[in-house]
Amino acid sequence: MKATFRWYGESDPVPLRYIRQIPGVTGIVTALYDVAVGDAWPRPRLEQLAAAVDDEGMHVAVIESIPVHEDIKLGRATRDRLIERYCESVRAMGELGIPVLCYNFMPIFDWTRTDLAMPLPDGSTALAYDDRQLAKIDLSRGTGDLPGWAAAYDARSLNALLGAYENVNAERLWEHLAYFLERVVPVASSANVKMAIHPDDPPWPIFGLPRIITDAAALDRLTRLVDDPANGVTFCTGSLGADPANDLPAMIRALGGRGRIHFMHCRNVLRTGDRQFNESPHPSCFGSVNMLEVMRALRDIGFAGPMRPDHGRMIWGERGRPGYGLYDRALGAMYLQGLWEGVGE
Ligand SMILES: [Mn+2]
Repeated sequence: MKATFRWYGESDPVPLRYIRQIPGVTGIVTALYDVAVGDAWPRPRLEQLAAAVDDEGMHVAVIESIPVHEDIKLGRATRDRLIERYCESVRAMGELGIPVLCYNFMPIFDWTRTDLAMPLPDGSTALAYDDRQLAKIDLSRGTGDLPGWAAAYDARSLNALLGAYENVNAERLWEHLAYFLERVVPVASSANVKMAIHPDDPPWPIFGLPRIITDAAALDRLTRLVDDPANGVTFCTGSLGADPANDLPAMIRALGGRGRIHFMHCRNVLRTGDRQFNESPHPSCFGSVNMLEVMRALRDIGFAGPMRPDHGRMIWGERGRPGYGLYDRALGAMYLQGLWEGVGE
């Protein structure tokens, strides 16, 4: 595996020169954050981004992510033009030698939590989710009450979008995903870019919206929509690990055996009830994910791709983007490398 770390660009309070000081981290996971969803990424901008990372002695290992426009997920007539622009961005990645693209196919909401700073007994804070809390959030006033999404949608645009999804059930969403991949994967394949879908987080429907990338059967189905090595997965232990029915090592062996794991997100979650969890320190003993068994499975499939510690808690008084402080993610990066060395890679 190759140790990587997410960086939110020049506006990230964690600068590249700090990330460089985490032992072993050579790859950066990043994106262009100011291109409108649906627009093609200008190659010069991507080139500039890659150069900024190279200047700090690292390289862009993964683009996370190029967002998929809602019209594509909804199957609207505008999707063909939007998909063509998406392909343009993928081609630009390939020309710059950036090998992996992490994306997701979640309707309206990406990752969702009900608390961005839940206090843990040691005085740190972590992201947390509770389905019963989510049920109390009233979306008729927009996303103002949804942690992390406050500024995303006003009442009018959110209600229009929610209304549009009333005609899109899980099977329809699968059809729209297939339509997207049938057009993008061949382009990615010839550009030497690997598509790596991120599982839905949390891995169950929310607000009545379908969520389909949730378990072993779904990941298998995904890879067969377009049966090409360029059509693979970001295996996120935190997202998938929120559902106790997911046997993560078995899923890694099945998917990895077919060469479809292109990127690893390794973080731990502590399941505290039915559809209730909080993010925890990375080591196995603090959460519900056995990270050692995850690493053993990755060793067995000969995983050689990028891995990042995904989220971290807020510790040592750090302030910043929820889940994306420097300190706890750096601890996670070191723990993961220690496990990796220990399992004999
Ligand atoms: Mn993740």
